[in-house]
This record gives sequence, structure tokens and C-alpha cells, in this order.
Amino acid sequence: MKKLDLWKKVWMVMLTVMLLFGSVGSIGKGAAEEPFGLMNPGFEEILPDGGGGWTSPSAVGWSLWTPVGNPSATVSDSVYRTGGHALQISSPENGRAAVSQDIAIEGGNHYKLSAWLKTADVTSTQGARLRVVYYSGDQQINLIYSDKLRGTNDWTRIEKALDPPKEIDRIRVQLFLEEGTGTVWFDDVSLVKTNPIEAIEIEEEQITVEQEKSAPLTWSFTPEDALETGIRWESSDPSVATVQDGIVTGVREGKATITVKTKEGLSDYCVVTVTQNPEHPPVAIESITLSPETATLDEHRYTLLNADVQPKNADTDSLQWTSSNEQVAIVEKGGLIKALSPGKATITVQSKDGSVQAQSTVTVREYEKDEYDQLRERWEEQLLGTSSFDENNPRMTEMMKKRTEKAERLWVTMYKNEDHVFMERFS
Ligand SMILES: [Ca+2]
Repeated sequence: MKKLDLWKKVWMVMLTVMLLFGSVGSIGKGAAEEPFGLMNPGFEEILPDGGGGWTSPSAVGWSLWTPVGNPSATVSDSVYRTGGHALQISSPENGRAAVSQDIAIEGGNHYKLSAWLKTADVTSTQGARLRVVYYSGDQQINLIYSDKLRGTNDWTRIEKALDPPKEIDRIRVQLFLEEGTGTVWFDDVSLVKTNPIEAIEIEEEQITVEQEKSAPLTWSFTPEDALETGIRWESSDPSVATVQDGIVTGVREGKATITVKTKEGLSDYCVVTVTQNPEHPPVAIESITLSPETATLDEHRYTLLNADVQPKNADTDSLQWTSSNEQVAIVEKGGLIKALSPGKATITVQSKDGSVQAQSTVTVREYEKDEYDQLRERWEEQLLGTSSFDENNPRMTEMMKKRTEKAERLWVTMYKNEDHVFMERFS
């Protein structure tokens, strides 16, 4: 029955985590790119005679709108980012102008609009920016604005993700100098259809790496052709293992969780076990301070003790936690206390050889269960099958094993907040 108890405990921790944080899943969207039909996106096709309000020359495929003042629009051959031309909109006096192009699209898909902008002395409140008008037939449905540039800027890329609803069949891409004065150049406008990233996955669920050695992780996206929009790697405990661009390096003996996250908030993780390099014995613990020194909690509740170990790079994973009275309170690795029944227990944490130790006194108070507690207990019974669990049922034990592994992986991603009053998901 010992094995089962361990599973139950771990599953309880997972349950606690879930109750604390609601849901741990995440849904996000990313991008795999496929070019989409914008005409003359680099302003290299020009009409020498202009017309349509343009100062000659004008840009093929684009039309000018000047709702305020007398701004001018032309294609410049002296300022450009690529090729030999860029769109230039200029307003020496107060004015507002947009250069636009309409494109048929399929609503319900994802698109990304981007452009390069360069500005000179733009004083407009709304600055120079991109705007997209959503149309359903002839009906204007919505206006989408990008970030803006004001003042003077060298070539800067501005990007806006578009998620037009199903009924949208056309968009108007608008390059704006909003009301004010100044000059803006636009070049290399791009509209791409994007495939949402559904998942990022690290192939290795667990790896083992020796202290001071490195090992690479392998990761992939779903769908396979989804374009990487930027991922971030983090270690739950850089004093155990560090990670850079998917390469894990062991620092000291212990366990850490390596997490990868996409810009869209999708993530996956891998548990790394760092084994000791035989040439470098672990740093011995010189002192342990356990806080708080005394703790009072209601029965059936959890609290977390914090062991401050000196020196900082000492081997904290070998710390041993014991309770003087397991009827009253039990303690798990890491200092997690569960109050079982009213009374007092001394919690001791000590180094592996027992030469250094610290203690806290935990007082457990009787607690009358309210409806919420009863509800939680009913869920616990339902989820764990506490009284109906049959260790000899292979399907049941397999399920518990899987949940336990999942809970263990989740558990190492939790860490104490700075006040050590509650735990946070590593993020
Ligand atoms: Ca160009």
C-alpha cells in the first residue's frame, strides 16, 4: 500500500495545484506564413503621370484619400528601404491622408499585415500607422489599427495580426499619416495568410545531464509547417540547470523543469535530472534557516516551510525532512506540510549526513468542515477513488501512474513566491 500512498499524495498535490490555478492548459495561435496577394507592395511600379490627387509619380494599385488639409502623396526614388522606391506621404500643414488598397480575403482565417515605416518630424497625435477596414459586401464592419510612429524614426517594421470573422470577404489596407504634420515613407508592405500554431512539443519528456555538461533538446510545432514566431526557454531552477536556445547545461545535482513558450502562450516542458560530476563533489551545507519558526494551521490544510541554505550553491536536494509526529502533520520533500489532526509536531530539516539541521514547530488546530471542504472531499473521492482503488487492477494502476508522472512534472514547475506565502506556476 506504500506505493499507492505516494501516488495519492502526488495526485493530491496536483489537485491542489488545479484548485489553486483553475486550469493549467493553454490555447494560443501562431503563424505559418503564405504570401497573400497585395499588388505593388514595394512601390516599385509607378505611373509617371500620377492623377487621383497624387503628386507625380503615383503608385500602381494604390489610391489616395485626403480627408483633412492638403497632404501630398508620391513615390520617392530618394528614400526607400528596398528596390528603388517607397511611398511618401507629407503634410507640411495640418492634414490627414491614407493610401489604400482593397484585397479579397477569406474571413475566418488568420492574416498578418506588416510594413516598414520611416518618419520625419511627425507631430500627429495618432502618428503614422496602418489601418485595416473589414468589409462584408459593401458594409463596413470594423476598423483595426496598428501601433503608431511619431517624431523621427529610421525604418521600423510595424506588424498587425488580423483575425477577420467569417462574414468578412474584403479588407482595405490603409497606410496612414493621421491628422497632424510631418512626412512618412512606407515600403515593403506585406500581407500573409497564417496557419495557427496548435502546439509546441519538446520531444524529450525527461533527460539526464551531468553537471557542467550540456545536452540539446528537440522540439517541433503542430502543424509541422507552422512558422516559429519566437520562442522563449526557461529553467525552473537555474541553480540546477540552465537553458539557452534549447541546450540544457547541468549546474548542480538535482531536478529542474525546462519550459519552452511561444509568443502565443503555448508551452511544453521537459524534466532534467542533473547528475553529479564525479570530479566535482557537491558543496557541503554550512547552515540551514527554517522559516517560519512556528506555524499554526487548520487540519487538512497545507503550508510550506522555507529552508534557506548557505552557501547558496550547496546541495539542497539531499535535504531530509521529518515530522516528529506524523499523526499530526506530515512533511514532503521541499517543505510541504500537511496538517492531519490537532496537536503539535516538530518539523526537522537536515543535511544528508545530519550534521546541519533546523526545526519549526507546527501547531494543528481542529477545523470544522464547511460545505466547500465537503465538496472538495467528494471530488477527491471521485478523482482518486480513494476507497474504491484497486491496486490489482492494471488499468487503474496505469492511470494512477500516468497521473502521478504528470503531477510530478507539474510539481517541479511550481515555486514559492517571494514572500513564501503561496506558490506560483513557473512562468
Ligand atoms: Ca521599395
